[in-house]
This record gives sequence, C-alpha cells and structure tokens, in this order.
Amino acid sequence: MAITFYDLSGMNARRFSPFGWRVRMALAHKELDANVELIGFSDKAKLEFSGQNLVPVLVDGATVVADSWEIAGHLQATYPDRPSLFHGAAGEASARFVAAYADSQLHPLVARCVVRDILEVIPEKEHAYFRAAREKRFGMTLEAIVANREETRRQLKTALYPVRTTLRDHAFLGGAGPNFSDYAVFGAFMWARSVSAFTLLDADDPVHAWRERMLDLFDAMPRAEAGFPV
Ligand SMILES: N[C@@H](CCC(=O)N[C@@H](CS)C(=O)NCC(=O)O)C(=O)O
Repeated sequence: MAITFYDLSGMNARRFSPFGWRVRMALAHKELDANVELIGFSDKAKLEFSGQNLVPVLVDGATVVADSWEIAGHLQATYPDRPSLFHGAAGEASARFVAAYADSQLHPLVARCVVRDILEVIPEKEHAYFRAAREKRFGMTLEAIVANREETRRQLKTALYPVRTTLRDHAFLGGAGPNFSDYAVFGAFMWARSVSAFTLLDADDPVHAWRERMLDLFDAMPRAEAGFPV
C-alpha cells in the first residue's frame, strides 16, 4: 500500500520540521518507503483533506494520520513485524515521556537559538506570515527572541541533562539501538541543523557524540541532508 508523507519544507527542499524529522526517522527505522509531498508555509491548503493544518501528515492507503506521535503509533500498529519503534510497551511509555520532554523543554530553547534563521531558508512570500505567527507566539520580535542566544545555549545544555545522563550507560536513549525516544530528541537537532550555523552543543558533550551516531543512521541519511555542518 502506498504511503505519502507530507513534510514541511523551505526553499531547495530544506526540511526543517522537528516533527517531520521524527516521522522521517521512524519511516527509515521501519524500512518503509514513502512518496514525499513538500509543503511550504504558503501551501497549507494542501493539508485540508487531513482536517487540520499542521505537518507532518501521513497517508497510508485509506488512513490519514496527523501528528508525529500518532503517526509513530500508526506505523507501529500497522507494521508490527518490522523493527519496533518502541521496543515494547514500557518503551512506548518512555518514548511518550521523552517526546513531551523534547516538546516542552528543548524546543522552546532551540527556537530561541535558531528561529530568526528560518527566514533565510523560506521564500520571501512566506516571511510576513512566519514572522507574525512566531512573534505572536513569543510576544516579541524574531530578533529579540534570539538576541541572547549564548545564554539560551547554556540553558539548553542544562535542559539536556536527562539525555546526557542516559547516554552515560547507553549508546542511545532506546538502549543499545535507537528507537522513537532518540528520534523525538534528534528532530530538534535536525531542525536547527537545517536552518542555522549556530552551534548548539560543545564538541566534548556526550550529546554531541550521540548526535554524530544519529547522523550516521540509515546509511547516513540525516547527514546527507542539506544543512549546516555541526
Ligand atoms: N504535535 C504536532 C506538531 C506539529 C507542528 O507543530 N508542525 C509545525 C511544523 S514544525 C507546523 O506545521 N507549522 C505550520 C505553521 O506554523 O504554520 C506533531 O507532533 O506533529
């Protein structure tokens, strides 16, 4: 059955959605091919069929699924014989926790480092929409959001403590191999890498070494993606 994956894109097919990256990694983990439909901020009418207006969206045969967590659950339930995204029910609960941690604790900090740089990778016609939407969300201009990003970077280092601690004893958040917990956190780094040259991690941070391992997964698919070397 054909799968179509609607993912956010800027110019030159730059795919910078952290949630899109979760799905991309999940599809690769499940060894599933998908037709990819790239959606810019100005193309969201193309998502109307899904009953909402955010990417990622997956269409798998007759099934339409929006939201990266829902998509992961769909892939796990529909393709149980392929490599597991969660490594069991306990792993699924842990991945839910990790995804919520990334959403609430990491994404706001990454945004405060890179959100202004997104203007450089989306077409001019989308600038006004993007600026207005994000300035409303943060209550200040894009420039003010990122003004203190050296300090934000220090806060991010602190916020990554749970990841760093887990990586002391395990190669991946999923243990010996990656699972959806890893993809949930990694999406934030792929978002940053796709849009910004700003350095988020110190080279001697164990999270940096983990990100290198993540970039090498699936024949280095993430590393091959257009972005800034980090
Ligand atoms: N909870 C959703 C979040 C999806 C989401 O926020 N998508 C963003 C891209 S990162 C989006 O579509 N934004 C469109 C817009 O801001 O207009 C998920 O996990 O998939």
